[in-house]
Amino acid sequence: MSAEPLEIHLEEQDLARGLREDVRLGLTADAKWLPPKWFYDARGSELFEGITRLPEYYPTRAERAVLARRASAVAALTGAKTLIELGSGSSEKTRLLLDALTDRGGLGTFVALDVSASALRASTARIAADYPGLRVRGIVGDFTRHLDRLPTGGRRLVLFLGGTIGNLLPDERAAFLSAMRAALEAGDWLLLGTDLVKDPSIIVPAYDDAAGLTAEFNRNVLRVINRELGADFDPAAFTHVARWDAACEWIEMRLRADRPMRVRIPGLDLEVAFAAGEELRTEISAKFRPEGVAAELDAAEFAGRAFWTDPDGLFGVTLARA
Ligand code: AVJ
Repeated sequence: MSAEPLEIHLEEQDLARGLREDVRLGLTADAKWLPPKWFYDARGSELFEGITRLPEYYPTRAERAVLARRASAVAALTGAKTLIELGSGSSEKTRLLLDALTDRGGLGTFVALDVSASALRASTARIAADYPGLRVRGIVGDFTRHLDRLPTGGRRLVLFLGGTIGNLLPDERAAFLSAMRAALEAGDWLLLGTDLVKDPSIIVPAYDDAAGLTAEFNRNVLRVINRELGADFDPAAFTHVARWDAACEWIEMRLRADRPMRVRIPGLDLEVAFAAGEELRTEISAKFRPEGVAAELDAAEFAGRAFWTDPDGLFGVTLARA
């Protein structure tokens, strides 16, 4: 079967408006910040794919190790008829679940939800080609806003992998998990990937690699703003910073202005000043403790769970029941 036409819940103009709002809010704040979702244009998505193959970036390999070992248990426990992936990206790890669920029999539909129509079109086409007989749907949407648009019925398993939940601040995370639980019915399941707290000497290099790929990924948000809003950021004048916050247990990516700058953003009719050394926060990536994940899922009224890690204890995957 070929993939069905994409279902669009997020139009180009919604995306453009969202970018304008975020950039105005974040760059006029006292402590400047931008949300990480704007990294991922075509170039940013490619840079991220490169990051997942870096020797220093352990989360992708560690999560894959968990899924390779546990996919058949997930299939047996859930008996899912519909597999839904949030923020599908390249959907590579998804195949481990698709294989296990098709082997078991009973899987009828795969649904991917992503903000990027182009990424979605490519990933759903590949999956439709490789899993004949599977109904494949792509939904263009934002996982913080469109969970109520997910298809209903059948026993559903939702994948939220990669540790992307760590990009949300604690209160946003609580809101997300409650909305997720509300979108599910009793007997549906959530498979949640969370990077775990560990020595910063392992975490920091994963976000500040020797080859400089993460630095380019970080600066890419400035290129996106230049292109979409006609801004004149000089990305080369910003230094990549990755800093572990021990109190919050998250790593932050920042861009530090190497010199004083005035940046014009015609699309917002805005001019923004940077002092020399001023930092712009572009991402938080929270790391979790197993008991913290459990407490957050309990607070969101999930009913029960299984928790697995890779052999090195780097990354956690939780199967939670609605
Ligand atoms: C895709 C959000 C899981 O936080 O590790 C990789 C993004 N940022 N290197 C992460 C990212 C810098 C990644 N997530």
